[in-house]
Amino acid sequence: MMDVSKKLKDEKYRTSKKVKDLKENFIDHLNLTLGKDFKNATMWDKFYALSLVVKDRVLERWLKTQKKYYESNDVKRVYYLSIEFLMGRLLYNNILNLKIDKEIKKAMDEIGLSLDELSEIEPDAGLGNGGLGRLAACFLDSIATLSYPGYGYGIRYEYGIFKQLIKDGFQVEVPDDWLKNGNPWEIERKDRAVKVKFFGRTESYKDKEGNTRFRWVDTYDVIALPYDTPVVGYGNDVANTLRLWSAKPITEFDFDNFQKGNYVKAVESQAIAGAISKVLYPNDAFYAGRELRLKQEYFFVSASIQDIIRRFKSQFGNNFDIFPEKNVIQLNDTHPALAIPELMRILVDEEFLPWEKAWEITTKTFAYTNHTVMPEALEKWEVHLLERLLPRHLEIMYEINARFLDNVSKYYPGNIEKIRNVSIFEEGHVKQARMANLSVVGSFSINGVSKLHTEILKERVFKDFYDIWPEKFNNKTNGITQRRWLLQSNPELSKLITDTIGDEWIVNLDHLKNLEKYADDKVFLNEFYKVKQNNKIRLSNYIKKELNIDVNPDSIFDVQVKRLHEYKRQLLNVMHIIYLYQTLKENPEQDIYPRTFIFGAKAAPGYRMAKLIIKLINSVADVINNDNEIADKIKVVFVPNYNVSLAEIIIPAANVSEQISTAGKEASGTGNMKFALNGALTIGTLDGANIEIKECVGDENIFIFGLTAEQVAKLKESRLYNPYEIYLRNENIRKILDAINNGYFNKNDPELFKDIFQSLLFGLNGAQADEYMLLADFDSYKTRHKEIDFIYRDKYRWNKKALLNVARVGMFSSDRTIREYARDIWKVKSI
Ligand code: HBZ
Ligand code: IMP
Repeated sequence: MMDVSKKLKDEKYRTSKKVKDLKENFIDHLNLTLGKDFKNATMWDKFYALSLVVKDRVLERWLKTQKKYYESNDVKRVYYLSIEFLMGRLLYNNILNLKIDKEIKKAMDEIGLSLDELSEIEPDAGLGNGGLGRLAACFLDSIATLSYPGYGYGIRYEYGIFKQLIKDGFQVEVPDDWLKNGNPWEIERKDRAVKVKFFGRTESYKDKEGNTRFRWVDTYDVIALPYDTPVVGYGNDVANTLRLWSAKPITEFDFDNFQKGNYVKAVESQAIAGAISKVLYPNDAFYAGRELRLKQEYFFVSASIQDIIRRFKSQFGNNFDIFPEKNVIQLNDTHPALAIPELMRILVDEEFLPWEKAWEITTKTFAYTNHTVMPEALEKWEVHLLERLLPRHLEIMYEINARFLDNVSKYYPGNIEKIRNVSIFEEGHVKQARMANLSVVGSFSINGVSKLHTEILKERVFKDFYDIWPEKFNNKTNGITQRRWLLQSNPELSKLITDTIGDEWIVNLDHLKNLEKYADDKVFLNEFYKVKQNNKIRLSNYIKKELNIDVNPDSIFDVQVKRLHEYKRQLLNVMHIIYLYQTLKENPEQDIYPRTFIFGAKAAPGYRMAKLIIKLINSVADVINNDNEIADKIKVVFVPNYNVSLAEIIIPAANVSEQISTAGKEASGTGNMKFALNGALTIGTLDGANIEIKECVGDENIFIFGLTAEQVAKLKESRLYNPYEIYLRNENIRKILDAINNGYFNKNDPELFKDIFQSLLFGLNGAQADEYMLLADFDSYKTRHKEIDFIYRDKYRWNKKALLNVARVGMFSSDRTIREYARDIWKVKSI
């Protein structure tokens, strides 16, 4: 046996050798790749050079991993198609997953640089709106960490989600030019570029055997150029691929138009091509039906399917019978649903498979995840638009629909209502194709993202499909990766946990259960409390530096960060703040535990009411923060430009997590999980994954309020809900709404918020009065907040609850979610 001191010496030697290599490699990249000497290098150069140091180590693993996938003939690959990937920063994340953080820190230290400062130079990869895009990013992390052969496919937007400025309290959008200085992580792959066709027409012809075949001709073509970003698994030498497509004009190939002398038309068409991958659509729960969006969807779907088929053929030739054994394609919502007719088109028109065979392959390959039940978010494309842009796909969709409806009518003869509901096409003033129905018909699996959401899909949204195919439906409750949302974002809590129970939780979050033992250990709870305080100080410093607002780290940090949407009910939160303020104004001696209300939220640029609510939050903040009578008791802070990197600072600092959507509207939520994992207590409705969080943490460790989804549905149906009556009856509510309406918070434009008042009491633009039932839930919300105020005063009682949240939310790891997808849907094995 080696003696201990020799072993230590050895390890020390290896570490110092590693550190030395890292330093040399860093200087080499700075000098030889970027052509800068240390003295003249900017912070960007240094960030870039360090990223290349890390990338070298990533690419080694990536080449090995990809080779392995090709060399083993029994791998089944999983393809995650998503129009959004909200990755955030990659430098520190990759360093952690490679487990070289200590060495890199040391190397940078010795050079006189701070890893933290370098990490903050990196712009967020903000190629997503919110939950759906961030879920895709968490899934990639878990797929790689669990060693599944997985690929993400999406669009390399030149502009991600807009940067939000707040000017005079209003949201202003600025383009997010995230690629302007280059992107160290991506690798351009000219060798994998493909052509994507648009427009044109279809024609039939006879093949040599005399069969009638179809082809798509006279098309306008665009080049799809892929950029690969390696996705590093945690501590396992796996690196998977995120492949994002960029649209390029075909000029180099398009001599036709030039030769015909149509110079202007040829140049014009270049601009059209480039536009496809120019910008992310910033709507998160609203379907707008724009032609460019449809082009984006087909563009990345066609390129991805071609790539998948190319890879399959390089390994298995034309043996398409085994295609579903070797590939599974998960559709992240309906945005990639055109993959279904696209695979059919290639199999039938280009590979000459019989329709029935092609359909069998297709329906054994696709699985569909639904993320919303909001009717205004469901994608429906006008048939006219499809006919012009994708004529062959429309024909294929008609054929799919005809065969499907034929079958349905055999099982449900004469049931016209059923046929109308399940049809892919909706007849009416303008005929439309329902992408959700196409996705259900073309997939072998349909899943919701929380237990409640899946039940609502089965009982309401897809009821008629559930009657036909009950076995296709399943639930996969969302999850988040603890590597980013604890290890990376909350280093102090991570250290406390690891020092206490070991580090197994990093790859097996259920291990947090072992923390329960410490729930009554005052010494431990004190450490736990100190970590939270430090995180609150970190956030306070950010708020002071960026917004010049002083917040008290001893106050309760009560946080609502998420996209701004009426169903998420930021307005209910504001109403409660106004209530507290009015109570204090009436009685300044009132004993209220100091609270800081923190908001972060982007509104879709075209969503008027959402933008008005942002202005209201800022106006209320102005009045309250500048009122000397109460300023030390409540503060309101709107943190501009909420994004992944800000979430990493804000969430670890929260005491209270606001998850207050109208029950039945939030499919799952994932922010709720991040807060609980970081020791915040949830105040929330019985909606989405809140219900499952409550089951895990226990009723006494969460503050639940409001109507249930069933009660909401019943009340809506009864038409008995009368917010105006509540307003008349409830003095608190009346005072709050009157203050909003009469310009109290905006004295120089007192009319500004009257639409909020109108919308709550009478309904606006044909919507129901108080569509999201804020007034129905206000009293129970207020009561729960009062309890929070009371319990927080008892430090140990509060921290015990907070710790039990951390200890009991292990199941919300995306590792658990991905294991379930792999086992139940994908049938893929770890390599
Ligand atoms: O997906 C969200 C759900 O609202 C949330 O409850 C769930 O936790 C999360 C992950 O499953 N949905 C979105 O984030 N949706 C979008 O961002 C979106 C983007 C473009 C659209 C429609 C929706 O056209
Ligand atoms: P793709 O998955 O075909 O796009 O290729 C990704 C990477 O996998 C390539 O850059 C190679 O490193 C590796 N690769 C591609 N084809 C093969 C093969 O046939 N054998 C081994 N490795 C391959």
